[in-house]
Amino acid sequence: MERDELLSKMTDAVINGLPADAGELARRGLRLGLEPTDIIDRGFVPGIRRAGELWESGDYFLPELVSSAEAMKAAMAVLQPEIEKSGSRNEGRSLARVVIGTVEGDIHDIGKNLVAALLSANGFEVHDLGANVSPERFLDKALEVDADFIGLSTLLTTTMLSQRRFLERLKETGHRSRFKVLVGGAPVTGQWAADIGADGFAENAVAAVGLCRKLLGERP
Ligand code: B12
Repeated sequence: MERDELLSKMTDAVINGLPADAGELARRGLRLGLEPTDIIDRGFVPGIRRAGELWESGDYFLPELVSSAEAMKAAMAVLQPEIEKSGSRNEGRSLARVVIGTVEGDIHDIGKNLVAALLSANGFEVHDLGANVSPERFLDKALEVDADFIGLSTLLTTTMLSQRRFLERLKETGHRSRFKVLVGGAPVTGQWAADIGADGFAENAVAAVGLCRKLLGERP
């Protein structure tokens, strides 16, 4: 099968909510020698975005969106370990420690998992707290592991406010200068990051790695 045909079948497998097909197509992509991040960005992500649009326009109901998410997750289950394996791990030394999670009230974790996997592949020590994470858990974990970065993901406009609240909490507890706080997720913008006083925003996982490297370079 041609590469472009394979990528478009991946998109269709997610739109149509077919986890077994998505997993098999992901494996086929790897066998063809495609980069896992390319497979995700050009094959599967367009599918989940389209499913979101169909849901928004009322053509899909929640069960269909859930099936699409399951197909996306089946593909990620094949590709994520490959991303993590492919990384340069800095010969056992981590570049920096990152605590990451999806904020309280939000269960979306596909994009956050991708950011975590790519950071890990690039030599960062990643502590992934999962989804629906309270501000207390973010802060406790960051203090426990002496994190350099805290990454807050959110996909809902309503839970974007949790990012702001977390930054306020850091200030109140006197920990603001101790961590670099990064924000991300589909509704998040650079402007929002600036407005709430975050240290950075990245629109995708590759950019998130670049951002962390840049912020490390800027350190004294
Ligand atoms: C898949 C999906 C689901 C799945 C989630 C499965 C899972 N385990 O994640 C399911 C079906 C469960 C779901 C549920 C819901 N969903 Co939903 N969902 C989506 C969908 C279609 C795709 C999200 C996704 O995975 N994208 C692919 C990944 C790769 O992209 P990404 O998440 O943006 O992540 C990238 C970047 O943002 C960035 N990034 C992400 N996190 C971070 C963090 C940091 C620190 C950095 C630097 C970067 C970064 O890097 C990532 C990788 O490149 C979106 C539509 C969309 N266009 O986003 C709707 C969407 C987010 N959902 C929506 C809604 C409303 C819901 C529900 C409330 C529906 C309901 N009525 O129950 C519930 C949420 C319940 C809750 N409390 O959380 C709305 C949100 C609307 C809004 N304005 O707030 C959207 C936008 C759909 C729509 N068009 O209306 N959903």
